[in-house]
Amino acid sequence: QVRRAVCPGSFDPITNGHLDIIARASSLYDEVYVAVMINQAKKGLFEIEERIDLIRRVTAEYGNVRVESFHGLLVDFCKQREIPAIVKGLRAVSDFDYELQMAQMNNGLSGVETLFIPTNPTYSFLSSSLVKEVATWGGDVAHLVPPLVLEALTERLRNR
Ligand code: COD
Repeated sequence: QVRRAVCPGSFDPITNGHLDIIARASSLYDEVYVAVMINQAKKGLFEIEERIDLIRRVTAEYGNVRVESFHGLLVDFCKQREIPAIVKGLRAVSDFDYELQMAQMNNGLSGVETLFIPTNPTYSFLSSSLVKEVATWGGDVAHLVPPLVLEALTERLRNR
């Protein structure tokens, strides 16, 4: 029996915080799916294909990580691929309310379990939206995202 898990998110763009959770999940499971969930109401800075490309490149060193996008419910992504577990990072109590709601909703919908990994404290304040905001105004985010992502971010913001 292959043990599978999914790390879902928007990944607009992937940060060192995401990457830390994906790496830790990859050491716990045989196969880890990274699911870029498509939210049409939220126009991102990066297109879905760009996010996938960045995630693939920065996770290439982990042989058991697969990256896909999905339009729909996370539980359906899980059902279609026989994934019994969702792995999420928990940054602070502020994440907890919403994450608990989603975990309980997803479990009620399909029986899928959610496992939380405590965020590396180095990244507990880190989110894609703060990275974008700081970078937009010229702040240094080099320690918060992989070098490839920093390059893409700088390029994208310069052309705005
Ligand atoms: N450290 C550790 N982990 C982190 C960090 C960090 N600094 N930052 C983010 N993470 C982890 C968290 O676990 C977070 O949940 C995940 O990475 C993704 O983060 P984001 O910001 O890219 O993504 P979100 O929060 O926008 O993702 C929300 C989902 C897309 C997972 C959610 O909306 C969803 O499942 N949508 C699909 C539709 C659906 O099924 N809806 C019903 C839900 S009950």
